[in-house]
Amino acid sequence: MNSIQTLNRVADNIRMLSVAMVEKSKSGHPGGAMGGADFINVLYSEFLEYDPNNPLWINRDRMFLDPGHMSPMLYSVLTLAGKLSINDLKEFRQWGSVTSGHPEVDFERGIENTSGPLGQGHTMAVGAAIAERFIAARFGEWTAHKIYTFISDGGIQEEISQGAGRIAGTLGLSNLIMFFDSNNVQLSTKVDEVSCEDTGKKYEAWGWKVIHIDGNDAGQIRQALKEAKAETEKPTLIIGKTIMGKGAMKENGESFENQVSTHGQPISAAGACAVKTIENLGGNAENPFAIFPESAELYANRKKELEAIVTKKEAIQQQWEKENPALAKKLESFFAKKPIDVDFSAIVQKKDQATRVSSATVLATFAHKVENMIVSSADLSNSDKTDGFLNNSKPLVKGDFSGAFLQAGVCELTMACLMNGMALHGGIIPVCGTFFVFSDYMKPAIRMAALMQLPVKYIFTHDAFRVGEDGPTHQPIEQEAQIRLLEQIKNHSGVNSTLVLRPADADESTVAWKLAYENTKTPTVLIFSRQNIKSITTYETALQSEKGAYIITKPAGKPDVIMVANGSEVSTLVDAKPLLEEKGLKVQIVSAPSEGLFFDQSQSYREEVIPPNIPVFALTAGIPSTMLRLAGTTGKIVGLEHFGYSAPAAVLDEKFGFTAQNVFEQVMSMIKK
Ligand SMILES: Cc1ncc(C[n+]2csc(CCOP(=O)(O)OP(=O)(O)O)c2C)c(N)n1
Repeated sequence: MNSIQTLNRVADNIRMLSVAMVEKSKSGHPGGAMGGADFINVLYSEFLEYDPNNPLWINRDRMFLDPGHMSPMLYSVLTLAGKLSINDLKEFRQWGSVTSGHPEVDFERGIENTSGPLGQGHTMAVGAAIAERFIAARFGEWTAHKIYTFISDGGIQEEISQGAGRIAGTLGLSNLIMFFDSNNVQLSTKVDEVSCEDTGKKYEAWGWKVIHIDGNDAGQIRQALKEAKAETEKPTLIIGKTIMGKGAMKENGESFENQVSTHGQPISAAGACAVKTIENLGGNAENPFAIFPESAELYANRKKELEAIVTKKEAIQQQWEKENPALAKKLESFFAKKPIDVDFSAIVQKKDQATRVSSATVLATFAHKVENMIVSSADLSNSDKTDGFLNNSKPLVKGDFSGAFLQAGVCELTMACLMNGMALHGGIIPVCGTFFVFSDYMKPAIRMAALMQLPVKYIFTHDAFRVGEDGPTHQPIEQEAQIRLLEQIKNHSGVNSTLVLRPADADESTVAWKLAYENTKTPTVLIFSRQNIKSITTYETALQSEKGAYIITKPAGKPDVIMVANGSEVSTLVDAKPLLEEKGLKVQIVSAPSEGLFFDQSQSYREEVIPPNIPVFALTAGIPSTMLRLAGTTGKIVGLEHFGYSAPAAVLDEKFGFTAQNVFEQVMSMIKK
């Protein structure tokens, strides 16, 4: 067993490296990293099980960081573990480095999640813990592993922790072990100035096992981790009281620990002395990026232990594969880059129905065919029609993860974040649904999915003011424009960070789902209607959706007007067409389910669909700017410039002008000008 003296010495090394990184880059957060170093060192040198030679080993334990600002702590321990170099530490926060200010997911280097927005990291861990149990339920306990997560005061205070804590407790996720770095310091205040809660009691009330320790005591940390690993019923919270800026010292040799000012700036800028601090930590200020011999030895020994652990586990796996060849193949398919084939052309849609119902038809197929899909709803499954999946599966419950539906309760942000954790864990295709207007609650997690390039699928129904009687609180107006901004942002791979699809009818919905399912590189947002929509496409014609926008009706000869829309508004344009034709106008109608995909097409294709120098009329149930990129600044866009009103949907259609007659009048007045 490693001596406490060695563990303390190595933790000091992590503190020293953290100080050095922030001093060199002249920016960053050293204080928290210094306090959390003891836990992270015990975890990585004695508990976390991973394959030092295969970062993608599916049965590895995962460590999800919540406070991304504590990145120096993570980068330092990963350097000791051989995943990063001293040079990487020296490049902290610099252009092109792998050590960005807040960590970005990088499995090869042992970074399991992107962190920065407080609260999301540990919620992703809960998602990963669900994924782990889902897989163990199907393939056996030999796949079992632990999900560790590190949270700080900020994450505890974020509202999302309520959802994460409730769900982890309710599901009895005993594979989840969370360390709370409780240092009573946050960015601008001490914690007790803003909170008087008893955090331990709160988690106990949610069904967690709670252990209180001195978080800077390696022996207590080791003991708590042992107890947590042995727990079989509940997730464990280890509340470790730690000291912000542990080891920090002033020029005159006085302690500079426990200062709010060391939270977010170099310790020298905060008033401590970097040289004295490094000496106090047992280092040499001439070489603050040194790895102590004790650290090198500790982690070299751990590497050997890990290799032995992995060899043993792989032997078990090989035996299992021999005895269960069919299951082994299935497990491989769960983690494959490409999902199993689904024949979308065989899905029969009833015509003229609400696209949320068409979505449910596709989900029913998934429930039967795609065994690694988890679908979730924030308590709206019968409205957002994720029940198409649920009715052919069953909910995940404590002790029984043989189902595939997660009843998340009312917690949209938590739910979206859980999906990110499942995707990061791997082996799962995560899907979640709610009303479109509540995508607002989910945006921070969708943004993280986009940044991390996670193929989460979102089902957003009740896509327009046509929710009618529910009124403005439930009427999405600016949500489509907002979510489509993510189509315009390129991710680190240089492609649209998100795919957004709002299909026009039943068959276009099948095709939208096909595109979503086959999109393994980015998140996909699917926007469906509450109300019935007249069918205007077939599966074959709708396949053109893969180009983002396509011609629904093409006149003979040069069109007089191009009419473009997506979702239910396309059929309103189709209804207006005969009225315009009566006046001798040649009309081209375009369905544009994905603006992002459309702008990826060649200019010649785009100009075939929306030719230049022909008047463009666009209709949207959202704010007019939803259509701005398609209609251009010279086009005419009819949309909504207010939050909506309560009334039956048909009345709102009349009042707001979403009728064939109004489209006809608007186009005529545009042409006359
Ligand atoms: C959602 C979110 N809000 C605000 C911030 C800005 N922020 C970064 S760290 C921090 C204080 C967190 O304090 P704590 O979690 O206790 O970390 P420590 O002071 O121990 O390093 C804040 C408000 C953030 N990163 N994420």
